[in-house]
Amino acid sequence: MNALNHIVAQQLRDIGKYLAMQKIAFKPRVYEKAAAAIDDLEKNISDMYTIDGIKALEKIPGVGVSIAEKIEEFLKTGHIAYYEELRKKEPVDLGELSRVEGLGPQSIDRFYKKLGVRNLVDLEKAARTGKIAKLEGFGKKSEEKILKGISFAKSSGGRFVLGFMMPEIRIIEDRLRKINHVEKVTVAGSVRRKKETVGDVDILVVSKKSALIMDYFVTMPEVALVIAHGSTKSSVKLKSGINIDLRVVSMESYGTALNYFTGSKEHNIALRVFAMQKGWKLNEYGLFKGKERIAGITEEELYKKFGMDYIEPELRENTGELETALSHKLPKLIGYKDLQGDLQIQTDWTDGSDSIEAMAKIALAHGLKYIAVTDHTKRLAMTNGLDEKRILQQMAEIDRLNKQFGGVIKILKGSECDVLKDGSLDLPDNILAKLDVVGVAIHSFFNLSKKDQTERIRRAMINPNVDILFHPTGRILNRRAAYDVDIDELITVAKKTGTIMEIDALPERLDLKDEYIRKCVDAGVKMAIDSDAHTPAHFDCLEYGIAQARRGWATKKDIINAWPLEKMMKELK
Ligand code: DGT
Ligand code: CA
Ligand code: CA
Ligand code: ZN
Repeated sequence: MNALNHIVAQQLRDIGKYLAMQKIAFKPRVYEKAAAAIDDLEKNISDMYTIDGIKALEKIPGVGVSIAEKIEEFLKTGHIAYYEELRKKEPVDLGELSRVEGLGPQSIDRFYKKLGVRNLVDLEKAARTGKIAKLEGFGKKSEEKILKGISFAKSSGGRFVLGFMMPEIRIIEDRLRKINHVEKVTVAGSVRRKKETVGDVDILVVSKKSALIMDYFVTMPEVALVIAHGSTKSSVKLKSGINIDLRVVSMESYGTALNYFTGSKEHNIALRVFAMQKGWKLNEYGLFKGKERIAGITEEELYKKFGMDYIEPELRENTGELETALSHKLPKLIGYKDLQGDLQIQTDWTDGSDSIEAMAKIALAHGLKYIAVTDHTKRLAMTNGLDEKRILQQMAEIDRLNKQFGGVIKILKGSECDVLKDGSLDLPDNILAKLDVVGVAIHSFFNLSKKDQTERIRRAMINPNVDILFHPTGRILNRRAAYDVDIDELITVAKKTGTIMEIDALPERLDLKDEYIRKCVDAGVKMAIDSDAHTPAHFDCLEYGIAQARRGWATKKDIINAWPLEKMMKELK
């Protein structure tokens, strides 16, 4: 989850796609796997390389000598020649085109060779003019599907997944904080509101030496391009692709500037209306009564002047937070340190990278008191999903480990049981009944009609052994839209059956989304915030799940894994 790692991972992923275009067997998966492992690393590959050289790279799971050499080349020269060569031969925007659901490397290859399609614009043109339907093996139906995919890819385009950018943002923030004459540094905008995706990064600095800060900012090592270099405002594009706006403000207007640049725009506009109604004027320089500045230094003071409680940034979307703050009824949001357990974890019994024991130790280091091991089930053959026999073996292993840990952390027996097409489950009830935590999830047939998909999931939820609906809508940010499902109906079923809805904390999932979390809160449906960890680094993602829960107005009361183990277990069916 590191920006430099992510760039390298993307290039490796693209190499894999180019090889898949050439119908080369096996190798594409190797590159794909190495890329995923690099994306999941906790450490920066450049740091790893500096300390241990190419040996450190070869130790990354799935990275062999040849890929390690390519990473080394990138770290030394800033590019991978092999990648550049492939790209020159077939200059297509793989990142962009791959975001179109259902468009695999071989179709991309054919569209390029037959129709000259290089990017999303070309693809849309080809589809709209009926050229794709005319290609052999494609028809009207696939053309329509592609158009649907394009429209989704476009609507999500140009935004960055918060959790992928955050490590880089924090490094820059910390570095700015350490330079001389800097009194305060705060990241504002959608990053501060913890939106699941962000368009750019807005940073505020309080300093009396603004020119100095600007000079430093535009020459940071991460900068790819200076877009503007002014005396109080500068903008740069980073190598990772995201833009940063930096503004220097004075201490006396810090609070109102922070409030303004935190947004959202809709929240700002609504707050301004409140000011006007009182005969005041609010802007980024302060809150003014005539010429007199009546607030400006802190946000707390600003909201207080309006007779409001302080509004957490995650709530500032103008969806009722201002009125609720005025009547002092804002919920006490779940805190970033409030989780006691994690109810979805994969291990090396299936597609996770580490053993149950290793994952439990990492969870413990993250301050968790209990975890549920929820490996995939047999239908997901590519993950080596568990059948009846292996899950019984796993349960025995968990008993053994619980004894070994002696209670410092409790490992619960669980499953991420696959929901089959008809809503039945991949493991028999007598096995499910033995488990502490049964999660169910959809991993196939994403294209069912809304009615059928809702019915399928409903059937799984009414099973008395099923405790949690994992990643309830199946979306992957910037890559895959949610499957068509009646979320209100699922929430009703959850309420009736006592099924827990999951907030999957992986940055690309954050499923449930904020709006749906709020519906659950309003309906009194309980939720769990899970890391869905497949590797130790994923425990760090819990933060984004909590952020999402806060954006959905959730309190500790709504999130069962913020509760002690015994109380949590009682809430399960
Ligand atoms: P993003 O970057 O698209 O993820 O979303 P934001 O919210 O970070 O938006 P951005 O970067 O365009 O602007 C940062 C903040 O500045 C925004 O949250 C509110 C404030 N702002 C920007 N433009 C306007 C405006 O036209 N009116 C008002 N009232 N505030 C604005
Ligand atoms: Ca922004
Ligand atoms: Ca901005
Ligand atoms: Zn999974």
